[in-house]
Amino acid sequence: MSGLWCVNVGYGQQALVDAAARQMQTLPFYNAFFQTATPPAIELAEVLSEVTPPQFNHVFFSGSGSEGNDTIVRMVRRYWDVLGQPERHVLISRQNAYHGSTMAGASLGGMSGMHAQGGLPIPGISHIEQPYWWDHGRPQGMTRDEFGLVAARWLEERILSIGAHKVAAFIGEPVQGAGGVIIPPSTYWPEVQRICNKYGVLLVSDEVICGFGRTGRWFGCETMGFQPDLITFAKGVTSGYVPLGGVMVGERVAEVLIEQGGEFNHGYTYSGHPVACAVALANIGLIRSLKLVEHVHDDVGPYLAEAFAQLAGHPLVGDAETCGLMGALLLVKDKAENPKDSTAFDGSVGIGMVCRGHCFREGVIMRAVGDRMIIAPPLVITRAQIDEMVALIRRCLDLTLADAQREGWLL
Ligand code: PXG
Repeated sequence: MSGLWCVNVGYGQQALVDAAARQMQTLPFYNAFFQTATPPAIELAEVLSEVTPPQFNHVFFSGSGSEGNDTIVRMVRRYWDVLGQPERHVLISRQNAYHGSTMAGASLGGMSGMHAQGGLPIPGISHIEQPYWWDHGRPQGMTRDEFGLVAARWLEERILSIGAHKVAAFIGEPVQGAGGVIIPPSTYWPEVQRICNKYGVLLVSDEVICGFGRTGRWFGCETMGFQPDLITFAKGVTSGYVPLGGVMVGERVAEVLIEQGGEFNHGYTYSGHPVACAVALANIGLIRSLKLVEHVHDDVGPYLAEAFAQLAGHPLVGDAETCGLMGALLLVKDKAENPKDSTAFDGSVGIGMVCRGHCFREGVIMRAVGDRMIIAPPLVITRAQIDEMVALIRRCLDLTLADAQREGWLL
């Protein structure tokens, strides 16, 4: 799992350790308020504008992805206020999305267990269904691509029911991570883009997991074919060696905020922390020098896809999907008798946790999200290591199948 979807350059990278030590000796802290900044923050802003899509030339630093998404909420509302449309404050997001744990982050997220604690969501957040073919498209007999268009149009329906003049932005993860590696059909995001353009709604890509090479391009929006106005990032920016997050602000928003908005009264003590920025610079330097994005795109990403396609033949696996170095196996029952219409396990079985138990005991860290078994290995993984990982996964699937047969869960 790369720690928690973040140790993308792997452990033991001395360049990152050295960068942190050097910066702590030089200038361990200075703030980013009152028109001040530090050299690592300035340099990192420049590098981020190079590696992100061309519309991004500004960055707002935070300490985490959650703070990044709180920044997004205030920033998009501020954008519409400055443009004289203060009623335009609703953000649309999706069920089963994960956008963090702060008040705004957890509200944008679509995790019902989080909403149930602490009086969430905050006002002005509206959730639509996630683009999960297995739950919504397959039961209706749709192809994945047909379903992608249907799922995107849920956004249009919601914009129309709220009133476009009240909708500030739509936010989504290019591929949902914590929700179980939900990879939308290729038709989904371009249609979402068309709908946002049609109604003038800002488009936000939460790249906290997908950013910095995870999907085989620098950012997930490039893999999925859309051009967001704002990007949230964290995790992979420093490979998790120290905390850092932020928001890439596209030209459309930056122009309004900077030229017409005056001061944006927002920021954190640790915004642009010099040590974190120095580590990020070393990390991005390593991603570039080791050509890790190309490594995922051309080599280990396709290799993992092939290996997962083989696992799809396993009697417990109803669906095997990857995107770059994110992968998911959906565990199903009665596939052998019913290959096209296999069904989910009874929820009380907790088949995912049974499989996860075997994985942890056998020495492979594979997560369970419901009945989806997920991985997100470091971008430095080699083909030989993928072989080793997949052999262990297959072994754990066999052990899980044996449990299921013994306990009668397949009936
Ligand atoms: N957006 C996305 C897409 C995330 O995955 C956040 C925002 C929040 O980032 P911070 O840095 O505030 O945690 C995340 C974080 C899980 C899990 O169970 C995933 C995250 C956090 C905790 C657990 O996979 N992702």
